[in-house]
This record gives sequence, C-alpha cells and structure tokens, in this order.
Amino acid sequence: HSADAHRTDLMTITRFVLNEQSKHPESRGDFTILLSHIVLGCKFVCSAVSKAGLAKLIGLAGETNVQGEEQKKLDVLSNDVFIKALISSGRTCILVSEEDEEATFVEPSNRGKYCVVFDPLDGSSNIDCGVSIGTIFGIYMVDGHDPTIEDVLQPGKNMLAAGYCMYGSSCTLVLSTGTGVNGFTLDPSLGEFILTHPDIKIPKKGKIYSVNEGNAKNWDGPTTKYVEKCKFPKDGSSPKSLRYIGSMVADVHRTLLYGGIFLYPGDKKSPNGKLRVLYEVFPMSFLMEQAGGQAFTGKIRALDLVPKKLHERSPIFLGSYDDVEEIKALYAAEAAAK
Ligand code: P6P
Repeated sequence: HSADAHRTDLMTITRFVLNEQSKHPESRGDFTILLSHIVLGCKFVCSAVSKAGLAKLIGLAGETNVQGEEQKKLDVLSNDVFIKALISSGRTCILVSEEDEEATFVEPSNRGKYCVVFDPLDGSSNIDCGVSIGTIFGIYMVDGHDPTIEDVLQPGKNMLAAGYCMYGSSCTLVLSTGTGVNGFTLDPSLGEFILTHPDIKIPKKGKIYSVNEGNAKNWDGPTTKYVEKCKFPKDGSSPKSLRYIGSMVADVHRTLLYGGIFLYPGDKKSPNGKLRVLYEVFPMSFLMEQAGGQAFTGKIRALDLVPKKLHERSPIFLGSYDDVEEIKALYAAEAAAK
C-alpha cells in the first residue's frame, strides 16, 4: 500500500508551496503567486531548451549582453520570458537579470513587494554542445516605499527564497524558502514538477573537488595549497576526484547531492573571480547553507557580503561543511601571516 500511496500521492511544487503558505495564516498568497510564475517561466525555458537543437534556436542573436558575451537566441528568449512572467505576476517591483545592464522597475500599477534577481540561462556557452544549463534565482522583500536600486543591494542573508532549475537529462527545480531544500522533477506528461528530492542535505564531507584547473597559474596561495591537498593528501587519505562541467547549475547540483566542494576562486587576473554575487553566488550559497553546507568568499561568509553594484563578482568556495572549513583555515592562516 505504501509504495502505491507514494506513486499516487503526487506532491507537486504547487501543492508543496501552498502547504508552506498554510503555515503562515497571515499570508495573502503573494509569495505563492510569485513562485508559480517563476515555475511557469522554468517550464517554458525547459521546453525551448529541449527543442533548441531542432528549432534552430541555437546560434547567435547577433547582439552581445552586458557581459560582452555573444548572446544566443535562447538567452534572449529566456530573459524575455522571465521578465514578462515576473511582471505579469503583479507581485514584483524590481527585477535584476544577468542579461540586462540596468534593473527593471515595474510600473506602479502592477507593482508587488518582491525583488527577483536571476540568471535566466546560466552556462549558456554550453548550449550548443548539450551540456546541462540552468536558471538561477533569488527573491528579496522590498518594503513599501518607492523602490530604488539600493533596495536590491542587500546581503544574501536577507533572501526569502532561492533556487535553480537545471535543464539536463531531466528538468529539475531545486528550491529553498528558508526551511530546508527540496528538489522537484518535471513530469512532461503532466506538465507538473513532482517532489522527487525531499529535504536535501549535503554530505558533511565529500570526495570531489570542482574547479577550472586551467586557471591554476594565476591562483593565490590558499587556493593553490587547497587543490594541492586534494590531489596529494598528506594524511594518507585517498585523493579527491576532479569533476568540472563548466556550468554552475550542473556543478552545484552534483555538489549538493554527492557532496564535495565547488570553487571559483579569484586570481591575479580577476581578483573577484568570475561568478556574479546577486544571481549566482547568493542563491547557490543560500541553498548550500539550507542543506547543511556552507559558502565562503575567501574573506567572509558569502551571504554576509553587501553588494555595491548589480553585476559585481565574488570569489566563491561552497559545498560540504567540512571541505569548506579546510579552505577557510588556509585563508585564515594567510591572513594571520600578513
Ligand atoms: P570557466 C558559465 O559561463 C559560467 O557563468 C558558470 O555557469 C560556470 O560555473 C562558469 O561560468 C565557468 O567558467 O571560466 O570555468 O569557463
């Protein structure tokens, strides 16, 4: 009976979010409505990504985005879909996208109290070769007054929710609303995200490190020492495996489920690394902490960072609690030696 109950008691993301809402009797359901519009965006992008190879959506849109990268049609499409879905939810006031240099301020007539920061299609350089890519998002509350850009420059610890949707062999949405992490898999025949990974907890320690070793020439001391330790452990333990996909959503998803550490360090060429604070570092750090892991910038807890600019970058070391502790110790030792 129990097996059958599992199969027939479909816990969809909609039901799950409504259950969460019922824990807050005072809630008017705005957050639930916002999340449902984000889920709608993910379903659309999932469908577009899976058809991309056939629909010739692949290929340059001829424009470049604020990052100076060639913009692929799927990037443009995904960004447009999320901007429109979020505005039509009537629950947002400011939107920050990796694809747009400036923030979008929603018309007062259609304005809500949430600010959403997102990367509509992260890892897009991998689109053409079929590597998993994803949408990453974070949600802040902006209280009553007319929103300004300062309202977005909040530390990650103020986020109410964060998540990603990975478009790979299956479409998986991983979400935290501040009380743990849950994973949902899209059932295309139902068009519903079904709860498949309840209450995800990252292993306390892992056997995998994930970094672009091609940047090793420019790494600083602590990162160099840490990676050395992964490859040539002094305590007789076996070396860690290197797994690096080059698509943050895929590398973080594997780290969350299998354990280990994901690193995008700063280096001599780019002291702040490559990943963006608001819509890459903060959402993934939020999820890691909610799953029992941690996230570190090389100086401080990642979620304590206060961004000064929309698209600023930060080095990031995130994953299993014990693995991140090791790199924190190496940076602390360097700071003490100065
Ligand atoms: P590199 C993809 O372009 C991305 O923004 C992240 O998804 C990914 O983690 C990172 O860049 C990969 O960067 O320098 O290792 O190719």
